[in-house]
Amino acid sequence: MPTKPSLVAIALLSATTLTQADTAAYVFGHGTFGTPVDGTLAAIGDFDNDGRLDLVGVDAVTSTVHIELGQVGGDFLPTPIPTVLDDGTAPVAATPADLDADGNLDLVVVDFECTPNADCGPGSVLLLFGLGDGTFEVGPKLRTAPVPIEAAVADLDADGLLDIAVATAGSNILSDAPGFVTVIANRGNRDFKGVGDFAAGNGARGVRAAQVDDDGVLDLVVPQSPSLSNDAIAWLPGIGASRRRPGGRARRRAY
Ligand SMILES: [Ca+2]
Ligand SMILES: [Ca+2]
Ligand SMILES: [Ca+2]
Ligand SMILES: [Ca+2]
Repeated sequence: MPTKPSLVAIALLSATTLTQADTAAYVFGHGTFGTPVDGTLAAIGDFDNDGRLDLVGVDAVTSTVHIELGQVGGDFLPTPIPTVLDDGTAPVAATPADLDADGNLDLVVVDFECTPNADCGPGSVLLLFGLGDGTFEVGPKLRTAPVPIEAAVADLDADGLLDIAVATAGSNILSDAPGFVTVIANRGNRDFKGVGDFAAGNGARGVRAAQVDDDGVLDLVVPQSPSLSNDAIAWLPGIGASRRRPGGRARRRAY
């Protein structure tokens, strides 16, 4: 006996010109996704330049980044495209941006290799340069302060090249060890160089580049974990990379 269409499917049919075959992908408002893979949804962007958004998944256990390519109608290709990283690389977050300005989206992958309650050494981010078809060329692994959490990409020194800021939680993710933002400058031709680690208060758990004080220079905003900090947020006023002193004390204020 044929299954009775749901009310949602009927509503969609009445509102659009979808055929019965199309509705399978739209019942309850969801598209059809590829074969499930372990990991976490980390980012969204168009990685094959077809005008449709694709999904980025990261799996720290298998050291893999997956791309689910978006298709017509909100569906995704049945099989996600894996990029397998070196053993020991533990991707936990990814930020999309065209770092080398070749027209293909790239990824800054946060590599978090520290267990809770352990005192951790420096962390890293790994650059993946997009080839425009959902695959990547593995680029350099760049040092950060301990326990990287999240990366932001913006032109912090206004030279026309996208730079990287990485929020780090400090040497122990569960302690009140001070966090930092590691700033990495883009020098062009896929050449990146660390500028320094800037104090970002206790419990740093992310970073955004934004214009906070209208001085024309991008600033960094760092949300903080309430359980580890008296402030809700740290503000690192941008003064231009060449004038920043690594380890210099950042101005902070609570919002
Ligand atoms: Ca796409
Ligand atoms: Ca690129
Ligand atoms: Ca720049
Ligand atoms: Ca500013």
